[in-house]
Amino acid sequence: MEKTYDFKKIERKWQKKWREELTFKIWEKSKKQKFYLLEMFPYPSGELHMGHMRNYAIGDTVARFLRMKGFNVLYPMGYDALGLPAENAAIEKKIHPSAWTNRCIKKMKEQQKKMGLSYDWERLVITADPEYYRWNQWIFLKFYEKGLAYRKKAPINWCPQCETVLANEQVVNGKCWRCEASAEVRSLEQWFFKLTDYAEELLQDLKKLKNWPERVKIMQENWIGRSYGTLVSFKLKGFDSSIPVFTTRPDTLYGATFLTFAPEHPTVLELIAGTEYEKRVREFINRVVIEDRFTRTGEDKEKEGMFIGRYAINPLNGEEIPIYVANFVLMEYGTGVIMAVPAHDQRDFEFAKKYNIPIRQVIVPTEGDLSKGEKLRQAYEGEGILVNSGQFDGVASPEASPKITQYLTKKGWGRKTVQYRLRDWLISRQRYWGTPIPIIYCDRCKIVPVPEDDLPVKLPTGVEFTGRGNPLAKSTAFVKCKCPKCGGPARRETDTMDTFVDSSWYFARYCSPHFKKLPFDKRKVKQWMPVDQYIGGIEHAILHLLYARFFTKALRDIDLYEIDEPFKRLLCQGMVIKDGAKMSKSKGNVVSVDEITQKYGADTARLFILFASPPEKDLEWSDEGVQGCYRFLNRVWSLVRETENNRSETSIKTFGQEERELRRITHSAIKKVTEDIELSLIHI
Ligand code: ANZ
Ligand code: ZN
Repeated sequence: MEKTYDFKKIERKWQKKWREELTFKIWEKSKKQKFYLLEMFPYPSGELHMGHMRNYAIGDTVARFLRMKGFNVLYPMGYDALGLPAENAAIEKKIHPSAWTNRCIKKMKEQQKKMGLSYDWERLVITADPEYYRWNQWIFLKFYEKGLAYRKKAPINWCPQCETVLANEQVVNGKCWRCEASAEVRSLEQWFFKLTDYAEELLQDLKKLKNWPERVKIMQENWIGRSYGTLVSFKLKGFDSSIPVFTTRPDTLYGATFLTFAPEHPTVLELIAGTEYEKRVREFINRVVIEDRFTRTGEDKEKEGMFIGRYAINPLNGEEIPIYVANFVLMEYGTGVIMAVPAHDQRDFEFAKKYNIPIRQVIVPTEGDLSKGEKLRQAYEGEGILVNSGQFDGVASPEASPKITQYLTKKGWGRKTVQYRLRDWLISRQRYWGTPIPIIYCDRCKIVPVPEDDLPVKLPTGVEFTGRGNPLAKSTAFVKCKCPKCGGPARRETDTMDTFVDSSWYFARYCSPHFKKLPFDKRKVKQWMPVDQYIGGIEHAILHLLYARFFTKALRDIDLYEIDEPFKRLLCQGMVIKDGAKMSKSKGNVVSVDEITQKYGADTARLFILFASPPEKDLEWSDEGVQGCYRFLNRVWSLVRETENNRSETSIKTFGQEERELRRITHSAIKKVTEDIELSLIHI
């Protein structure tokens, strides 16, 4: 044995041995029990950062542990290679996104190999490979056939900096999740996936995910946002039509003193057409709609609105109530119209005060000043007894809701309903470096799907990256095509797919990464899926993890899967912190992975990561901690070396007292480590 702990030599030796002996290749015929272990694949941004390193150090430990426990472990790696940063690099550095991406992948793969991670590299999946994204296109066509992919004009979130549409999930506090520019609202023809078809199942199946962190499930539940309520139909005075409103408080119906439309509601324009209100209301609408909708509906945002000169009729008491437009009513929730009850809803209360609209109390609490007839100083949102409510006077408010709903239903004026906050998934991106949406537009045949045999629709090469608009739209070679139906001249769709499409099923591709007939081999998927343990950052609690669940259900419904949920267990590792802040380039507190592995070796780095903090907690980086781990490994090395010559080859029967003691300590250490890993990492 060497005198000193020469980690370079040691790590090189073992990495070579693993490579040559295909130590980590997966033998599918194995009779051992399967275990599918997966880390969220990285975006090839240039270099591994400590967050990656932590993710993989945890994963690799579990992989090696499970192999020792006798499992057949599928532990693959890949790259989420399409997306905006590569295109931005292309603009800045004048290099094609594909060249830039390949360069990044090469570098990161090298770093991962130096870390000694035990992936089966033969299963590598790269989403920018046309042999991968062709299956995004194939899936899109299946979704289109089933009505799960559709096109419509929609107000969308637009990032003026990235010049692209953002999904709701990609707008954080009114800002682009990537560049933090303020998002704007625009109206464009867009492609959507019908996420909402699965809202209820996505919600219900959260209960099956026993080994997911509670907070992730709560975030998804809130995002889906189910609420039970009633649709109430109000007649429009002077028109033949009526308008439905969504309310969770039908018990307050007698207290509705006005109706409020979202400014972008199309009916508003019909109602004001040709009236003296038209000009003023139009001006108001234009002003509010341009204002981004995130500040518009913020709690502290001034409630603003305008009477539109029309009246609606309350079905219960025949009362005529004025109609307003207001900034706090959202077009995309419920029906985009609300019955406003100022006495019992604080927003409506503030609005009514401001515009001098009557406030009529219809619920009184059973205790306190209000019960003695005190005047309302703010909305009373609690429970109580109904007053001013005709035949429902005296009924307790919780019972009044179903009663009034029943009555409305009987009369044909309303019905019970359920609403979800979840919206359909807007997948169109006006960008180059994504999967082209396989659709052709023909003047005669309208929307024509690209025939399956013509897949993949590949990204064209000779395009220019100027940073303005969509490069694909400027490539005539790409846009101009023949209509597959009538053979006439036609145009190709130039939108590409959100890259979250790519990551919604990549885990299934690892089961048969070279399969040519379908996105994946059903038999292999049956063998390996679901992922038994998924490891990744909490920042994906909604976006990626919800989309992947949706895809699994939708692909199940086109008979590709037999499972309902893709990830059995989920571990969300904490962040890596330095000097009190998340390690990030912008904060300038980054510790380079290369530097650490060169100075101390991969084993020291991995040991530090595992030792410094439990996996779900944040990890505070400490140079002394790293040095401490390094000294520890040195001590282990010396200890083994010093006792090297004392080791006897005899059997346990001839062990002396000291050897017995050593053997005992070794085994209790193995037991302890086993239990710790099982408890803190995999919960098996
Ligand atoms: C009348 C009412 C009276 C309401 C009352 C509340 C209290 P959740 O629980 O989040 O589903 N609402 C409905 N559609 C809306 C929209 N597009 N934009 C803004 N607000 C909208 O909220 C449901 C309640 O939010 C509904 O019940 C409606 O106001 C409002 F004392 O109707 B309520
Ligand atoms: Zn045609």
